[in-house]
Amino acid sequence: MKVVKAPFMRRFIRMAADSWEQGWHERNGGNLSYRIRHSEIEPLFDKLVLGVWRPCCVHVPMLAGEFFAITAAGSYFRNIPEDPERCVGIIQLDETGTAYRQCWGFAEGGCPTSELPTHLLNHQVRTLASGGIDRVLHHAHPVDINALTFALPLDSETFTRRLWATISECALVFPDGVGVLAWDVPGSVELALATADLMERTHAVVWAHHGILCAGATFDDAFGLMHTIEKAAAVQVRVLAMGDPRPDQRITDEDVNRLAQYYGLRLSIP
Ligand code: 2HA
Ligand code: ZN
Repeated sequence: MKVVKAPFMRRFIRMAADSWEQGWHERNGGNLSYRIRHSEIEPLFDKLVLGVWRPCCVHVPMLAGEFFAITAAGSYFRNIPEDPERCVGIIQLDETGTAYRQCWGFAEGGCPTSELPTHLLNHQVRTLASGGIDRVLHHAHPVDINALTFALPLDSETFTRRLWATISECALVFPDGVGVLAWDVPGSVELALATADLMERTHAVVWAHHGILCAGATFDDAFGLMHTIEKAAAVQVRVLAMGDPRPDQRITDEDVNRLAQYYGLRLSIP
């Protein structure tokens, strides 16, 4: 089987196409990674070409030996469906979780996204927090969640409560809330560490004036989470643009608690 025909690669490529269609990935904005199951990579072993070990810049011992599909540095989501071998690649971590090697893709001298430290640290955190269930990490630049970081105080409680209060679905889709971080240098280890700290308690972290990172068990989960957050953010942006004429006319904290009780949700704010 060709690597691009493997079911996980087809889902990876479809998610990239859908995210591009949403307008979340101008130019080379955003990145996507997937922690590959052993049963998924094993049939592809004869297609892998193992490169030299390079430092990860972070220490992720819980991910030792794991394989990841990940977008290439500088690649455009727009081009992933027609050129996956250049825009995406597969890497493997060494047995200490400090180095990686390229195994497939990254054609024409490419390498993994500049956000590799963020992806690895947050995969480690989500793998531990979810008992191994979470496998997808997606970073994108949706317009309205970014716009809200100019309008609301930059704290997780304000964002979480405001989004839960916007659309009934929100508390069901992200009962563990949304983390929020002030602006920091994209791709820096500092931003990766601060994000990982929040990701222990949530599946979504907003980076002010930049974008959002979402985690999920499946491509559908990660895509659906970002889609839901961005839709609620878009509603809020319109409400604020109308001057928020009826600030008391919304889903209240009490309503959200009733919803949680009805559906047996455990709500938390990261
Ligand atoms: O990959 O979005 O945050 C480009 C970025 C960096
Ligand atoms: Zn970004």
